[in-house]
Amino acid sequence: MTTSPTTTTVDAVMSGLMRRYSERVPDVQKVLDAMLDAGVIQSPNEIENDHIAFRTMGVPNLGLASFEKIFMHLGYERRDSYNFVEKKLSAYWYSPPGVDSPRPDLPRIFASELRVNELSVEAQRIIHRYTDTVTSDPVDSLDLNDAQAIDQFLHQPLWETPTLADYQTLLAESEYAAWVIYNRYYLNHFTISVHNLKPGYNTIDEFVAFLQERGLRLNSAGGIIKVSPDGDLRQASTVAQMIDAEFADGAIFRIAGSYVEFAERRVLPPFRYLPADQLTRQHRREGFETGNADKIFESTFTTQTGK
Ligand code: OOG
Ligand code: NI
Repeated sequence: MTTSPTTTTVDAVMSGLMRRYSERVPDVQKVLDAMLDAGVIQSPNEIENDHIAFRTMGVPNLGLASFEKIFMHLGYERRDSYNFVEKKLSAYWYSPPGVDSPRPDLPRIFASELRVNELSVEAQRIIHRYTDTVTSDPVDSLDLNDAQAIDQFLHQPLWETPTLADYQTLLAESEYAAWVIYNRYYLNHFTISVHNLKPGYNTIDEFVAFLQERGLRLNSAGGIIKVSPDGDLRQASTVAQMIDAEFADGAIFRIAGSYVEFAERRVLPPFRYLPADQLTRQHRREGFETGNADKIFESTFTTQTGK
């Protein structure tokens, strides 16, 4: 079998993202160990990654218009848009290349952007103090066929480390702004496709009960399980783990890092007669849901992490 350069590149980018994320978020290993221990899986490779998520700052040269070019070059397609009025966020989801075949293993991407110009003058001034050093779109000068260059770009600081005072001022107005000013493009979460696990664990209710028995703390905003109005997209997530962050002035302060999500996508009504072994992604509920996502964002918010 021959693999196209793009396939190789996208795989390398994904594994770089997942490696750093697993190192930074101890809950990833905790969830995997619990699943191995209970015999839910024999190997972590069996897990389908439903989607991964990124956050961006909506300012000139950055934001989704810049960020999405990376994954669209790798074959991802932009799909539906979502608007979060109160949180001042816009988002899209992107479907992976060859979703039907040959690559059903690649995750969807959910990427969001803060509408910076809707914040207070003070918050805008703080954000621009950092982001204004980016005077041209950094993705335009990136070789998008070079997985290592992309990997480096996604894990490099795009602007100076914030001061603790600036971080805290942003935190008081927009938890999302504070998260991005410190964490930049760090992977925000990966998502276990619960529906592909073995019976007894393949509904969100069963899986959430399992996680709670094992002592994992879950995001309770709007209820532990978030359900789309059609009933077919059901999601839950851990509360983001706190990391000791070092600020520009040398101050160390515990801030929210990343989290883990769990999603059950139910089989769509026309396909419910199909035997389980014939079901693939295209038979299940696709996309995302504004009402669910709005609460999942809060996995990194003080209202959850400080409980
Ligand atoms: C993304 C929150 C939304 C989903 O699956 O709806 C989300 C974030 O926290 O950046 O992940
Ligand atoms: Ni998500």
